[in-house]
Amino acid sequence: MGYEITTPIFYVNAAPHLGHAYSTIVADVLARHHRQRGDDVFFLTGTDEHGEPVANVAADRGITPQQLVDENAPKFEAMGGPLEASNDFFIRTSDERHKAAVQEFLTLVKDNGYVYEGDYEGWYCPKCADFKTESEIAEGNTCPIHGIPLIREKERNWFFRLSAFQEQLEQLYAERPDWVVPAVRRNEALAFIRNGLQDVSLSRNAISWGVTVPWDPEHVFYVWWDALLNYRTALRFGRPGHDLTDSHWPPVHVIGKDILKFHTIYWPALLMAAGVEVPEKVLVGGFLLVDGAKMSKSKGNVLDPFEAVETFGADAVRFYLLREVSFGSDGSVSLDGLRSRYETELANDFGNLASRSLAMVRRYRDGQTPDVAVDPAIGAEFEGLPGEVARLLDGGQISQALDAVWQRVRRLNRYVEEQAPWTLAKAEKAESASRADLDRVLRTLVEGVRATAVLLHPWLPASTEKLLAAIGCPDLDWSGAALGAGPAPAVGELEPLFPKDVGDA
Ligand code: ME8
Repeated sequence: MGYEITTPIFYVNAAPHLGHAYSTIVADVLARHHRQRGDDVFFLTGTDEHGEPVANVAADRGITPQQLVDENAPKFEAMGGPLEASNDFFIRTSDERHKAAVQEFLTLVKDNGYVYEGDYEGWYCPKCADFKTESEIAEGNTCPIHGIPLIREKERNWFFRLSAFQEQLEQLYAERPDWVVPAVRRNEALAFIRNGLQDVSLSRNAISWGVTVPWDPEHVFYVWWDALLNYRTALRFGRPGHDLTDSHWPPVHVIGKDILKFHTIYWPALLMAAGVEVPEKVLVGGFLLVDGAKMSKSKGNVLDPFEAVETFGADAVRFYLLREVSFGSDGSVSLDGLRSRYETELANDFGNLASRSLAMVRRYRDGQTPDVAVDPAIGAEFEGLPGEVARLLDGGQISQALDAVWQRVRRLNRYVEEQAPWTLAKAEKAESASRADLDRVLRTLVEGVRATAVLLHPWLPASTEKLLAAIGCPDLDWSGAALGAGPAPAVGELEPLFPKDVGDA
């Protein structure tokens, strides 16, 4: 089955930070999970290169917008590698193929009768590239997100008849109560709709850095329409030689809560205006905070994803962000917090469980996992886990899915302590215990480690692959996510998955 998963496309007016990495990691977890399930995944990310946020920074620096985007887009593209992002394509909205497809799509919207010419007057935030409605204006006519004064804009524009979709949008929200998650964001979007929708600008003529409006070349399309359409245009050319538009639509979007209105109101309305199906789901994340404030380039409090990965490795950064900040909520992050989870959860809970389980099979059974059934008590506690994880991930409950697996990792650690295989080994030698007892424990541990590694693969891609290779079971297929689905393998040596003392000064 075709499955398109997307991140927001990033403004290239500054370098990437961990806040950007967060959406990429969330989308990557879903992409990898769906590949495990056998879906034909198209994972899309990229850069949003037009509009005022970019044009203004270029003007300040005395360079052309094209120079600025050519300088910064590669930094965003390069963020994927160190994070182990498995995106299938990286779209840049300055791509001529994208621009042509945007013009075609928006011409269709006009032909369908949803575009007209009129005068716009209102308040505008150049950093959000957003025309604010009354309810969105903060004290003193400022932007609630950036805190900067809003600008009074007055211009002759092309308009999109958003108001025509009031009823259809309300119906969409009524019929599909979880197409926006979490519910708090869904309710926020719905309240905005119920407040009454006004038509919005489709074009701008105050700036020239954008996609030209084909029927009025003095204008460029308002950057948000051009940006949103990336999710659809990339399907045409993102997989060379294949047009995925029919097979992979509708998409699942991962976004931040600051761009909710565009994705859950403007975007479905635009698609309806063109007669195209709305997205499958919109998964809305909160903010990563540093010392209680949003991590952002304008605040200058950003954590550098490259540095964090350099010290702790991609798996640890991926794991930390999704474990620390429950997807959908805001949460504080720090390098100290990362180190602490690295040591307690990755090195101790998981890394140590894996290495001691394999070491015991080597020590007590010459490296051959006994071919016996797993302990039914542990089997019962893993029962239904793959289905639960898949359901949670499909519902956008990314952190809950990780927690469900982590509880089993902890359970296996307790199992080692309860069963004390080293005592069973002594008893076996002294012939006071049967070989079957230790056989069962070792098999349960190896199989538990294998199954959890398959389940954890989307969060910890590199270390789970290393571990599964050491067990001789490299298969990541979802059918192997159930406890008991694996063979009784010969196990090899395993280097520590999460070495201690990383990044010590
Ligand atoms: O909004 N924590 O681009 P952008 C979590 N080009 N997420 C954060 C964050 C933080 N501290 N800081 C930023 C745009 N983000 C548009 C999107 S999509 C068609 C166009 C997230 O580079 C933010 O929430 O300003 C947003 O979802 C994403 O990074 C891109 O932000």
